[in-house]
Amino acid sequence: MMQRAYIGLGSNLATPLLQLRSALDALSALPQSSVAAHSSFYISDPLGPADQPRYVNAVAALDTGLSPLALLDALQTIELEQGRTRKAERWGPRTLDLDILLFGNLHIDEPRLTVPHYHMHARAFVLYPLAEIAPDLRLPDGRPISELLEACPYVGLERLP
Ligand code: ROI
Repeated sequence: MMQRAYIGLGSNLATPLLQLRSALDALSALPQSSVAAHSSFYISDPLGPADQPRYVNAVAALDTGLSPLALLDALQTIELEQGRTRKAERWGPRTLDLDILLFGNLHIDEPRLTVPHYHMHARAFVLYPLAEIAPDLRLPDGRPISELLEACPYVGLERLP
């Protein structure tokens, strides 16, 4: 069965725009999957330690026949192929982050994977790109994305043309 997943993309190292473009190509090339849409790219102030470069963020809509954990494996492979290393510093800079924000209407609570993604409801750099491609979206609990946006000011974000 095909499901619509939403993937958050983020980078603040090694030419972030190129990282995101290359990640979108890699997403399109996943088995049993196609990128149905992606948002604009947004420059965003770092959440976490402020002594790191600003991020580029985007969200992609991926139609996939992969299971959630197979998709997670595939995303982690793409992160590693694009030079991601796990650093000691929590919330430190990264070459590429690919997060499963939503997977159909599923609630997933497993050691490796929590969906909806923990912090998505409070992060402008996730919600505004997501709303750009899915303005009528509801979270699995029924909350419309418009309600989340109202509680999350458009601050520290700049949409690239
Ligand atoms: N901050 C921004 N602006 N964008 C991100 O994608 C991002 N990712 C992270 C942390 C370090 C929490 N901060 C971020 O993982």
